[in-house]
Amino acid sequence: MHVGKRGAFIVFEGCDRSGKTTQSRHLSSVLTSKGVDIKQINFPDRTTTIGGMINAYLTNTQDLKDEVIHLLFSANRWECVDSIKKDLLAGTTVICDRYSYSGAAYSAAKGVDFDWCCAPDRGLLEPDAVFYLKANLDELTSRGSYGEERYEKLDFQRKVGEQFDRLYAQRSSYWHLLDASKSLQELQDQIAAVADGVLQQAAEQPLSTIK
Ligand code: Z5A
Repeated sequence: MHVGKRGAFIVFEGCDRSGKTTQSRHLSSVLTSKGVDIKQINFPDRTTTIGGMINAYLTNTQDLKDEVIHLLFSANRWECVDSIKKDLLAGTTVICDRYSYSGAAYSAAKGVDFDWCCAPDRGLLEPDAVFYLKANLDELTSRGSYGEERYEKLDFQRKVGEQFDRLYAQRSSYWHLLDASKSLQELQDQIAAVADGVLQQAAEQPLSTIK
């Protein structure tokens, strides 16, 4: 039962096929089985009007200027901010598959100015923890259905990985670097070991925003 403590905001980030969806869903089910109230979300949220435009772009049915798609990805997060905040304050822990850092990493990897890329997300909720799944890209490209969407090209993913490393270097206090080439079980154990502490700490802290 909710007794006034807020939920934790936990984000999974990394290159394509690094295992974000698998691990975020697994953590959700582990915490649910322990009685934690959980909401699982992901970005892009392709169900909204803006999300529909993003989906058309990602599936190569619509071309957009790099800055335009970047702002749409950010707007897609802004349209969910109130509902995320409401859930957290009601004591629900929100587990999110990709967030702002994907926004900055993918657009900066195209050559868009890094600071410009970060600016539209300032003021969004800052996660309590980010699990950054990082692995050798040659290994990730051999995982299921790789290459179907716009960004799934090895050279581009390498640049995206460099941008994620840059973000990690700036935010290592709440980012947890994980070797995505480890087995599912090893990763699940590592994440679960960190998650309990994150929930306890978040319950004592006010929400903060991305600066
Ligand atoms: N994008 C952007 O540009 N700007 C933004 O602001 C945002 C996103 C939010 C779509 O995202 C695109 O949008 C994405 C970034 C860009 N780029 N592309 N393309 P998406 O989240 O919808 O992408 P996705 O295609 O759904 O997810 P993903 O990143 O490709 O996959 P994943 O979630 O990291 O991996 P997974 O689905 O958990 O696992 C992939 C496969 O690997 C699957 O067969 C698993 O069983 C297997 N797997 C997972 N972990 C392991 C381990 N440890 N060992 C072996 N095999 C494993």
